[in-house]
This record gives sequence, structure tokens and C-alpha cells, in this order.
Amino acid sequence: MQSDSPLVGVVMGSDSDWPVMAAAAEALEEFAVPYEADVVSAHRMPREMIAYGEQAAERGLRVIIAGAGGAAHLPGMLASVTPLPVIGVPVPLKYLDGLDSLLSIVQMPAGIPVATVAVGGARNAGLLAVRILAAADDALRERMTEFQATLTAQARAKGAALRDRILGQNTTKLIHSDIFLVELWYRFEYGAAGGLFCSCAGQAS
Ligand code: RP5
Repeated sequence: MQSDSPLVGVVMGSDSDWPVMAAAAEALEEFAVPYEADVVSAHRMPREMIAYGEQAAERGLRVIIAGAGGAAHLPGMLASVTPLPVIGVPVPLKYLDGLDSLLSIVQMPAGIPVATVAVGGARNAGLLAVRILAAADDALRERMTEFQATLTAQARAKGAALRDRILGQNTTKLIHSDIFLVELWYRFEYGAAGGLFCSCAGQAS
């Protein structure tokens, strides 16, 4: 939930990043982790961006999720002025499919880490922030473990459904090939008339 005492700051270079970044906020809400969301542009409001990074820890934030597109300097610049863990989300723009954003965020120099998720991977950024907080919070870690168990159950159910579907197709193929063999035998035993009877019977079934 958006909170007066947020633990996670979800920031982005522009409100146009929100359709991607909203998934990070949703993940935090699923785990009832208080967060704040805002636009903090590295290029258009650099002084405010630096102030945000410098004050984040003393304001009570514990993790920053920063998303940006194109020349995406926001996550790295925030990481350079805060001791908090920063998770970078490469936001894909109209050109270059987000590769520009990814490379701008991921290629940090030694000493200033940014944990970069996949292009458009804001949900994982939210889940990673939950895991970071959960490392020192038993109840939150328990919820993460339960969440992971639901993913396992879903994946198993998908496998079972797929196996059923394939089994169903193979059974149908077997039934068709059995009908074909019976028809061949009828033709052999009774000639064309028998074969005609069997074809009709096969179609009727
Ligand atoms: C980046 O420029 C922002 O993070 C956004 O992805 C991109 C475009 O911003 P707008 O022109 O839509 O404001 O800094």
C-alpha cells in the first residue's frame, strides 16, 4: 500500500514508465509491504533525484526500485548516493526494445551495484525487494515461502494438464488406427461390402 512510512521507494524517470512499474507496486501490495511511488528523473530533475537518494535511508526506506527507459541513469545514480540496495528495472521504449535501457542500467562500475531485473521485469523487482526485507523478517519470509509453494503447485498443475492433453491426443490416434485395422480385416474377410459397412460404423462412432 502507498504509505506514510514506506519501506520501499518505487521511483521512475517519468509517469510514462508507470504502466511497466505498476507491477512492482502490485507485488509489494500482495505482501502488504508499505511503499511510495514517484517520478524522480535523473536528467530532468537531477538535484531532486540526488536529494531523494541521499535522504532515502534516513526517511526509513530500506530498498529502492528504480525504473527508467532509454539512457536510463536513474538506478545507477541513486545507487551512487545511497547505501540502500537499489533494484533497476529497464523500461522498454519505442525503439531498441529496451536493450538501451538494460545496458544503461546493468553495466555498473565495480563498487556501485544495481540489481538489474529483466527488461520490463518490474514484478520481479517487487518480489526481490520483498525477499531483501524478508531476510530480516521471519513472518515476511514465511509468506514468501508460501508464495513459492503456490508457484510450484501451479507449475505441477500445468504439467499434469499438458500430459493429459497429450495422452488424450494419443488415445484418439490409437482409436483411429484401431478402426483402420478393423476395416482392413473386414475388407479382407468380406470384400468391399464389409469395408463399406465398417467405414460407416467408424464415422457413426
Ligand atoms: C526516461 O525517458 C524515462 O524513464 C522514460 O522511460 C523516458 C521517456 O520519458 P517521457 O518522455 O515519456 O517523459 O528518462
